[in-house]
Amino acid sequence: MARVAFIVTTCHEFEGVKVLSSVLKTAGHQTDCFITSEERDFAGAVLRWAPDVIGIYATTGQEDWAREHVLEWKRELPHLKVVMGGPHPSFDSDVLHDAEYVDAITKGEAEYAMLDLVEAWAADRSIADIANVGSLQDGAPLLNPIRPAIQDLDTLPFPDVDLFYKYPFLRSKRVMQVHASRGCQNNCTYCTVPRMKREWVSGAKGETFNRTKSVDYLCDEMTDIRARYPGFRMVNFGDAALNMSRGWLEEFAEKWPARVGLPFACNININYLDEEEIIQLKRSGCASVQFGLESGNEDVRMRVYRKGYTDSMVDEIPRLLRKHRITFRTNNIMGSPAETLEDMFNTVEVNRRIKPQGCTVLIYRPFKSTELGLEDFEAGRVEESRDIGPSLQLDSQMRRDDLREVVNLQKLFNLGVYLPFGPQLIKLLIRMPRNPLYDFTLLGFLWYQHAVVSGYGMLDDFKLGWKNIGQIFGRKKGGTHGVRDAASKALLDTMDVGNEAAV
Ligand code: B12
Ligand code: SF4
Repeated sequence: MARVAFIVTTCHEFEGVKVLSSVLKTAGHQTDCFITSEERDFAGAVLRWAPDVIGIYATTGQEDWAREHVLEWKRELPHLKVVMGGPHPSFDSDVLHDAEYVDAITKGEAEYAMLDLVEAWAADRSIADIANVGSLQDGAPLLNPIRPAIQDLDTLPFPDVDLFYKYPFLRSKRVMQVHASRGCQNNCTYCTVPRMKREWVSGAKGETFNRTKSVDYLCDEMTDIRARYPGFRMVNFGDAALNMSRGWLEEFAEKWPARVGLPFACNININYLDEEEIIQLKRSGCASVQFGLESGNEDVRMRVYRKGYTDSMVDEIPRLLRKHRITFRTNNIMGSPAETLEDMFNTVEVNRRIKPQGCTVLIYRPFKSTELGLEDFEAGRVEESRDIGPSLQLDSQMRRDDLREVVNLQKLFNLGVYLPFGPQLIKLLIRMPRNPLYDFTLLGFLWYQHAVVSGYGMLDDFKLGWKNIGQIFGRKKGGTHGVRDAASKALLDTMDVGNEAAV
């Protein structure tokens, strides 16, 4: 039996960590999770729990935050092993060279890789041949092949929510985070998911990256959670799109209201949605959906971003959502090299036309792990020396003459969409120097829309934003130490901007 401690910096219930923990517990190991913002003495709490293994989840830019803690823990617990998993080590194994810090990494989905690793360490066996695992062998990185992705998600034990709901804030929110699927139908060029589809599978015949839990399994999972945590009033599905598997929503609409009955918010892919499915969403209790419009220009959306959303879908789906009384929010990208300022104003106009209840607006970031980002770096379109922090909402790293206007437009976008003479007004305002009033305008709209339209609750959303402020504004190392450092710079270089990342 081993004691495994997961550590994370964002105050959020991580689906991946929940499932890894339940697999380890099912095999007889002990697990716990420590969130920086929720612990008065984070380092001490981990040390007192005396883990044998530390598990770090890292998106790109989060790979270094735990280093100093780990070195301290290793001094006190000389047998301690550290494994890093999640998107960052899955695409970049450099951290393996920092042997003081990390003993192994995992690539892709890690349920059984982590189990094998923990058991090998507990038995003092070699880890050199464990699939999905990377380690330093005789001073050289060894990256093992991937095992097939788990095809039937119902074979997994229910996600271990206790790990996160031990924290009063997370268990007393209105909204519970749940996942019904893995993968996505689309292959947008600014997102990491297409690369996951290629690299997080073994290539075995018939293997697929897009998978959905059965509706019965999902309802059983909810019953299991609610028996212990009855206070939740709503569900937020973190999936790329709840309408991923054809026919799934039909069964969901039959069973979810009777067996669970909680209203929910979710992401949808509008290129795979028809009226019948919108009716099914409504019958299921869907209060609000979000989708990535990204650009008002069809050519940019279809050809450059490969989003798959035509203009007619962009007009028709909102009409149907309104008809069936489901609120919706759009995600929008400002400042990609594919767009002129005029194109971006077109995105404002398209939002005015389709009338979403909210708009999330991110500044385009050229991340190296995406097709588009890589192209930008290769074409020299990126001002690599400009350190603008890790946030997707602060500034642009692209080389362009109208940078100030682009960044101001992102801040004032919602005024353009919702005020009677909005576009005319913001055309004047974006010429002004950047100022905090514009930032507050953006934050105010975001808070209101997320809290009210998606049903998160004003106070919960405010508290959540406050806890994760270091993650949002990126001025703090790991969100806890108040140091702006190389880690936040690294995040800029390679972080990916999927619309779901902004949820
Ligand atoms: C839901 C979601 C969120 C949620 C929840 C966070 C999360 N990561 O779970 C929220 C809204 C909070 C969020 C925020 C952000 N996100 Co996000 N998010 C997603 C999304 C859509 C689904 C993740 C998920 O739950 N998948 C299902 C579970 C089962 O898979 P998984 O998390 O990958 O877990 C498996 C493996 O990674 C591994 N694993 C996971 N944890 C661990 C831990 C250890 C110790 C080990 C060994 C292995 C391991 O095993 C797990 C089980 O198989 C993904 C896209 C995607 N499809 O993956 C983006 C994604 C992960 N997010 C991304 C980004 C950039 C962010 C932000 C940095 C964005 C921002 N604005 O700042 C923040 C970072 C916050 C954070 N600390 O992670 C990027 C990461 C890209 C990269 N190269 O690093 C992704 C891939 C989207 C994209 N644009 O490409 N996100
Ligand atoms: S951006 Fe969203 S829709 Fe596009 S591939 Fe990524 S997860 Fe799928």
